[in-house]
Amino acid sequence: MEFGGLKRVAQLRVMQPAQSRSGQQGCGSKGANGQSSCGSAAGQGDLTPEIWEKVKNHPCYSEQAHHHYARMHAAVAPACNIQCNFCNRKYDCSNESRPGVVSERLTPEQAARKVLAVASAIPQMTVLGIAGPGDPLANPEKTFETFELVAKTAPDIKLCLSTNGLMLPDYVDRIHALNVDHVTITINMIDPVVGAKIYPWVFYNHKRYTGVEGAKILSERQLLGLEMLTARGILCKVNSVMIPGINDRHLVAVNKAVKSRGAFLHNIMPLISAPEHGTVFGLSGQRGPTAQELKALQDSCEGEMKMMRHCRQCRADAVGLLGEDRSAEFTAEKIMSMEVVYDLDRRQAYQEKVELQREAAAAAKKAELETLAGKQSHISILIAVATKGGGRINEHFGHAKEFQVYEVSTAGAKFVGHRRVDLYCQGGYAEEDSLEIVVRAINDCVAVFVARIGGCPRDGLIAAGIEPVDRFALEYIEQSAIAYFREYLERVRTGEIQHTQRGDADIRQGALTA
Ligand code: CLF
Ligand code: SF4
Repeated sequence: MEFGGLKRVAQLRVMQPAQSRSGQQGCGSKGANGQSSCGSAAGQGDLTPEIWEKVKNHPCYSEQAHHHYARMHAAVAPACNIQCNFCNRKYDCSNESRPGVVSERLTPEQAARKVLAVASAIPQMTVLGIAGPGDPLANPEKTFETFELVAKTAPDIKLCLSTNGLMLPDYVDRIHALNVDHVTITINMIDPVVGAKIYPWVFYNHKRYTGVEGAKILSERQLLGLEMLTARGILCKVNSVMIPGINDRHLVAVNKAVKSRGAFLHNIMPLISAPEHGTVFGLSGQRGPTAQELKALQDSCEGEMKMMRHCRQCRADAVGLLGEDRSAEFTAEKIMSMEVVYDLDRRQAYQEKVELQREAAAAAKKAELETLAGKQSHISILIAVATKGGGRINEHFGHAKEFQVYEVSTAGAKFVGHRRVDLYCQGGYAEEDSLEIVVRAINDCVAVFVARIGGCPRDGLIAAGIEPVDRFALEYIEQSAIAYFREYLERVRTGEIQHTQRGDADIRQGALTA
């Protein structure tokens, strides 16, 4: 999915578009409202054209888009103004990133160059996010300077910001003036008593506040910032870390509070906590949720506001599709010696092809769903999928670093999560322990869709009650999931199999580096 390699010479060329983006029209291209001029608009659903334009190629704000479009983070913001009990300051901000990950810090100039380097190598990279490694608004000049530089040199890249919200009300106008259309606020509580168990202190107006007093300031500033952003038409996502026994039940109230203030999307993420992260929660043995606990909470919050379930808790210097990490290809040292050719026309042509693929996948899903019309059943199943992107089943079982999980019922197929695993295949040989880890990670699934699978893991999966399925290799995921489900219902009806509820599954807790 790339345009050639990058030559190792110091050079920068920015090619201007032959036509402005809003000026594009015609069959197969996109109109200004983001709808295909040929009719169908894959994934638009009930969104207004204005919102659709903002989310259609943002991999975090659209689950469909995340199969096709990439984001990159620029780690320009090292300082933070609060302390979270799930954070160790040696590492990245755990409000978005996984604990135990250290990102390479950049100056705004280095970051702007990196954006052009990535944009020229990865035409499906559509979003620049600043998410740390500390808090972007505790480093406002570095954050805004980076956005200003990128807006000048790469005008088609969406700008995205993720913050703990403490300083948000002070910067809403600047965010708006810079055309930052997407802001994430991490809101883990609206009750300062709960907050005091998560935040030991906040540093505000040159003073350190602790306990309930500090959490109250933080909560008020977060909710005020959210209201101010949505009043200006800025799309807001709220991230919440689910901490069993501390805020798990309370997050339903958080969901209602942020929904009523106009948040567009709620992303409830699992606490990832292990002693080796050196965090207060890690050292005290605070556990994260299981897969079923997380899903149950996400399901209970799913109402008018959409729930995000495809978050990968990325590093603050992540590059690539969600779930892949190409940051090592774009280190500060490497980007200085790359030939960078930022060609907007070429990027747009590539993205138009991606849109055609999305429309084809949506049409295939719709046609498959029609085969379930009139069928009634209380059964729903989970299916794990090995994929490396494009919405297809295109990864070998042994090469999968994660499995995407789809829930399928007579209503259709829906992405409900992902499970990170160790590679089963370690350079030509398989680790028996790895299969156990995979089985625990997808234990709630009845089947796993793969492009290929070897004999040993196949037998192991069958023994664990999970059906390995490779007959849909390279096909679209959702279409295949619906086809499998139709056959599954038929097998249940004829008595060939019995439908039983599967057990719970693990969310990986150990230190993660990618
Ligand atoms: Fe980055 Fe965050 Fe913007 Fe996305 S990530 S600043 S909204 S571009 Fe996305 Fe990564 Fe989850 Fe964040 S998957 S951690 S939600
Ligand atoms: Fe760490 Fe982020 Fe919390 Fe700051 S806001 S303490 S960087 S997790």
